[in-house]
Amino acid sequence: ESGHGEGSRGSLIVLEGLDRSGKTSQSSRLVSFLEGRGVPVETWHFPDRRTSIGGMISSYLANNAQLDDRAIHLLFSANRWEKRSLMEAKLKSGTSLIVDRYSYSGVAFSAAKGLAIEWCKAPEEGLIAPDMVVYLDILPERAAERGGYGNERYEQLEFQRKVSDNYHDLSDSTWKIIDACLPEEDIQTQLRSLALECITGCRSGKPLST
Ligand code: DGP
Ligand code: NA
Ligand code: NA
Repeated sequence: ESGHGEGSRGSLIVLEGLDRSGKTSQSSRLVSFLEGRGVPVETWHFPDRRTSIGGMISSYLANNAQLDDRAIHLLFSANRWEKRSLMEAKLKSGTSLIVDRYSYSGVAFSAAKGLAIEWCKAPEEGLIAPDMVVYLDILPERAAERGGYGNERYEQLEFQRKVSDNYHDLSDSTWKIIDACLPEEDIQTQLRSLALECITGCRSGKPLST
């Protein structure tokens, strides 16, 4: 029996990728699809700019505030930590979460400024481990062509090249890689089948890990 048994939990599915890789629109389409199938699911996004820490991050990204590289790194991490208990409660109650950016963004973006990878990883330790990481893979040059970047701090080709290298270093064989230059429909089709497979696996009793 899968789906509604006692103890069945939701899946933590993380989408990662460069700016303009299409994560946000793909994750909202995925959530509508899953809702239509009766799957309890929510879409989350980090940074969550609605909290007070998120407000500080938002001013930093808009270049309205200057912050030491390590200080902002810790704020991004704290923004994930402040949502940890809610995340755990949702998953335990059976709601799956599709999360647009998580710890890998934290490490890939901060390390692109020259901070050591191991230092960047440390504050992420103890957050809930994803059940699946999907990487929307796009060359930085191709991403830059997509209607141009906005005005936010990291939206520059040189910087995104470093982020891309870091993602490749961080990725392992468990990551699901989708070519972000495929037609949007094809990306969505792949994402849906990966998500359904993952959600079915978690419902059959795999415990939450940290
Ligand atoms: P988004 O809201 O997904 O567009 O993210 C805003 C920007 O912040 C984007 O360039 C990615 C970057 N970012 C997301 N999470 C982190 C993080 O944890 N640390 C750092 N340094 N940057 C991040
Ligand atoms: Na962005
Ligand atoms: Na890449």
